[in-house]
Amino acid sequence: MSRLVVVSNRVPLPDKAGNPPAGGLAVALHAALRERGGIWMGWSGKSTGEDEPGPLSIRENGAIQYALTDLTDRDVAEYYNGFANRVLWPICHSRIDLTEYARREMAGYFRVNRLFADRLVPLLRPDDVIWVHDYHLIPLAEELRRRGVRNRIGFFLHIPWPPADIFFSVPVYEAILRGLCAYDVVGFQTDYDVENFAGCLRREGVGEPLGGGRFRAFGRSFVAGDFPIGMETAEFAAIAAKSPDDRRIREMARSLGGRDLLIGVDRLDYSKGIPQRIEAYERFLRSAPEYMGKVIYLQVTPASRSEVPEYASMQETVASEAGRLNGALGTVDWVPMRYINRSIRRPVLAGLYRLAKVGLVTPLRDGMNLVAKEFVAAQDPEDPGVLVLSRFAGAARELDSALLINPHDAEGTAKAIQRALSMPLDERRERWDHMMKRLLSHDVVQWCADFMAHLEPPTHRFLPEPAP
Ligand code: ADQ
Repeated sequence: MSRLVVVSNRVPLPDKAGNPPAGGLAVALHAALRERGGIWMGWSGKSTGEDEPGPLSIRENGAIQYALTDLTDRDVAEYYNGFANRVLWPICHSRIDLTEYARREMAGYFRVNRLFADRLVPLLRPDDVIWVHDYHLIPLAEELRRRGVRNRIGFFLHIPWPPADIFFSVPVYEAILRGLCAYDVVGFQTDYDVENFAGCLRREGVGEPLGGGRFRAFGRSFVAGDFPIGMETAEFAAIAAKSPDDRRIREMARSLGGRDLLIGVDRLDYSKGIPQRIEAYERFLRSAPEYMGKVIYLQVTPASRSEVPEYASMQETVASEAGRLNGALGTVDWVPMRYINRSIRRPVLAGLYRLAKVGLVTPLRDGMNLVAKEFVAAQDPEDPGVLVLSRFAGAARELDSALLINPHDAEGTAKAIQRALSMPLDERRERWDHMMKRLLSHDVVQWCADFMAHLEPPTHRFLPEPAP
């Protein structure tokens, strides 16, 4: 089996005992790396504070090497906070209005990708397979090819791929598109993303599908397809099942005082539709006042990317909306919404999901949205809660037994909240069974194996069984 080399912007480092951080993707990729041996390379998250990026620092953990590089302040500003998070992220989430193009930042993005390629090449062996993750590193394969790398290289995009008209608004869109086509396997979250990608090739006249998931573009042929990411379903369900014994969950349950809990869990990001969700919840309460004092909506939202101005203003918007709602509808002994800005450890998160009657996952656009999957996996099979899910989350392609909503339609979302709270047990069980089956059969280990099966060199895949 060939070694695996994973490259991503940040690297989820293990704890002192060598265990990877909690969370499906980190666990699944660590398992694949441990099995095959390999390298996980990325940015250390630190800046050198000087004009030059730092040398590669290597940490060993059994069969896995972590290769980390410090960047310069300028790299972080241009590559990460600049082009990746102020151009590619909003564009891929169809928010042209929030993009900030600056030539300097675009140049910084390509410069850091060249740096990653320079650093990676000396570590590679000829039969390594390389798996690059996400929008920060789209040009990496092309840079590696320029340096003579002939290995199989795959790419997985965790966020959506936009329609051609939106994508073409990026001034350097052609370089980005060509960069994607330098991989051997390009994975997207959903079939809609693959269609959008194919539409970009067609509209630009640079490529076409050859059938069976193969494409030809810019003089190369490669595979592009949907590989919807999964989670560690069975493990998460088992943790959630134990959560009623957890003191923190018992305290939380007590604090509800018999009221029904609705839960939202999202990084603070404009793509997640949090202000629209608060508006829909308020409409629900105003249109069904019998629920006043009987429900509590908990929104758990750690701050993210606070150096990017749009995120700082988002922080203010959500906090002021939550305050306004509580001021307008709260009473001396009840607030309609609890809003907290912190990360919660996975066992507690699993317990909170299980305690909730309704999961509110209402992004305006989302590659997949693992919170939707986690909410379902954490439910009590005998008395499951109901998932209210945006049809613009990739997860809606698989979780079609959720109550699917349009987050731009506050009234429709308000009605769905009411329907979720009053749904009979039989219907809840039926919907949940359907979704849980899907999550168990398509978990993150399966996702990883599926992608690797496409990425593995064909000669390895079709090697005859050795004679006994
Ligand atoms: P994200 O945009 O970060 O990921 P998401 O899929 O929802 O979005 O994943 C968030 C993860 O962070 C979940 O596992 C969730 O439990 C965790 N999380 C969120 N808030 C938390 C909190 N307060 N405390 C603890 N944990 C918290 C990107 C894409 C998604 C895609 C993923 C994976 O934007 O669409 O699903 O990658 O491919």
